[in-house]
Amino acid sequence: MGEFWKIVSAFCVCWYSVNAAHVAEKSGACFPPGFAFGVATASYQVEGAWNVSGKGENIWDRYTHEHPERVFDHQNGDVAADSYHQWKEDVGLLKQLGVNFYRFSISWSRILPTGFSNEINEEGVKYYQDLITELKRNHIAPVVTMYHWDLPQPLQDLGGWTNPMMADYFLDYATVLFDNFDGPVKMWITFNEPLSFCHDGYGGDDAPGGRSSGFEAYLCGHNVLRAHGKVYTLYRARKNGTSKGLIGITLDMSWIEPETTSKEDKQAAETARQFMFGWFAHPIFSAEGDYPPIMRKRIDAKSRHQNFARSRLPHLTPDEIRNIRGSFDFLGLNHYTTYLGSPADNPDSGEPSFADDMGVRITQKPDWPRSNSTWLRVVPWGFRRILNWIKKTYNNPQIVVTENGISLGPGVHDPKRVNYIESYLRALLDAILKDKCRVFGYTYWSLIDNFEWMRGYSERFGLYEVDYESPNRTRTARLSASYYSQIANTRCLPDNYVGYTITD
Ligand code: GBH
Repeated sequence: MGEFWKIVSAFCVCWYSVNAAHVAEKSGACFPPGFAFGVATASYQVEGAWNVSGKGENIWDRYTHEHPERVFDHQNGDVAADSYHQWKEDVGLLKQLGVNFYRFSISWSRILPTGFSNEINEEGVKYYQDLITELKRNHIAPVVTMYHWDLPQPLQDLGGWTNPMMADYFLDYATVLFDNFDGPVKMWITFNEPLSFCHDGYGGDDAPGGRSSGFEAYLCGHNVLRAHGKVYTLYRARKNGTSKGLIGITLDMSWIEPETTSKEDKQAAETARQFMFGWFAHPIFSAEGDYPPIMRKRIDAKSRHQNFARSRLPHLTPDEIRNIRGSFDFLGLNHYTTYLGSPADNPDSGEPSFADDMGVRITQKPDWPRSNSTWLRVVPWGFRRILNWIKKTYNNPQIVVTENGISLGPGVHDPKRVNYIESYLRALLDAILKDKCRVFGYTYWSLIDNFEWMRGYSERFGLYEVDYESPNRTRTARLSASYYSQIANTRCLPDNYVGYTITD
C-alpha cells in the first residue's frame, strides 16, 4: 500500500471504501481509487452576517466600508451568499454533488471578536461545530482553512502581518481551533495564498491596502512563514506524533512559461517562479529550507544599490529555518492559469518593489481563451507543467489541489466551465498517471458564486448560481454542477461531455 495510501485513508476513511465500488474499469480517463473530489469556499466570500452573533470586525469589513469606491460597484461581503444562515442548504448542495470533502475557512473574528484568545465567541464556535457535524453526518470530510484573508481589525491596528507578534497571535488562534475542532477535522490548512494577501494586501489594492510591496509584503511573508512553522509544530506536539490528521499550507502557483526558448527567458521564468512560489515553498518544502537563494541574492543586491543599510528581505534565524523546513503533510495547490516570463525592460528603476526586485516581465498570450476575469486565461497544459516543476523542485511532495476554477458571467448554462474543468482534469490525470506526480485530491473553486474580492459579485466561479436579488440568496445548479457531480461519483471523466469549445 505504501505511504500514499496511508495518507489518503488518514485524510478521510469514508471515501476510501465508497470509492472502490465506483471505479469504472473500462475508461482510460479515470483517477486512481481513493482520489478525492471536493469544492471550496471562504468565510468572507460566502458567509455574510458580518456584524451579528458576536462577530468582530475584520479587515475586509473595514476596507469595503471605508473605501467602497475601490471595489467593483461599491459591493461588499456584508451579506454575500448568506451562508451563515444558509449553511444547511449548502451542505445539501454538497450532498447533491456527491463530493468527498468541503474546503471552507473559519472567520477568525467570528471565533475571536478582538483577534485575541482571551475572549471566545461561543456563537461563532457553534456555527462551525454545527456545520462540521452536518458534514460528517453526510460523510463529507471538512477541510478547514484557518486563514483566508479576513484578519481581525484590532490585529491590523497593531500592524497586522507586518508585526512579528502576529506569529504568536496566530498560534493562539490555532490553539483555540484545535481545542474546539480537532478530532472531527482531519485536514487543516494554515494559510490560503500568502503571496496574494502579502503582495496584494500589504503591497497593493486588497485589504488592508498596504503601500509597499518592497517592504510590507516581505515583512508579512516573513511572519506568515514563522506563524506556519509554529502551528505545524504545535499540531504535531498536541498529537504526540501519532496524529491521524494532516496539516499543510495552500500556495497559489500559476505556471510561468518562458516567453521564448532563449536562455534569458528561461532564466527569467525560473526567477519569477522562485519569487512567486519559492518565496513560501522553498522555506517549507525544499531540503535546505530558508528563502530561495535567487530571492536572497537579488533583494540583497537591490537593497544595497538603493543605499539601505540592510536587506529589505528579513533573515530567518537558524532555529526558524529548522522549524519551518518540512512543516507540512501536504502541499495545497491553488492553480488557475499560466503566464509568460521574460526579463523586465527596465529592472533598475523606481521605488523599491517586489516587481522591481524580481525583474521579470509577466504577460499572457492574447490568443489564450479568456474567462471573465482579466487575469484568468485557459491554459490546461500549464497545470501539468507546474505539477511537474513542483515534483522536481521539492522532491515530489503529496499535493492536494485546493482550488481550480473559472469565472464566467451569470446564467446556469455554462459549457465553458464544463470545458475548463474537463481540460484541466485531463492535464491533472496526465500528471498523475504518466508523470507520477503525487496528487491525492482535487477541489473545484467554488461551490457557489461569491464575493470575488475587489471584483465584487461581477465574477462568478460557482457550480451553483446565487441569485443576489432574492432574500435567501437562492442557489441554482449550473450545467457544470451536474458534470462535476458525475466525475465525483465515478472518479472518471465522462466521454459524452467532451467537445465543447471555448470562445469569447
Ligand atoms: C484565489 O486566488 C483565492 O484564493 C480565492 O479567494 C478567489 O476567489 C479565487 O482565487 C478566484 O479569484 O486582478 O490582475 O491584479 C487566486 C489568485 C491572485 C488571482 C490575485 C487574482 C489578482 C490579479 N489570485 N490575482 S489582478
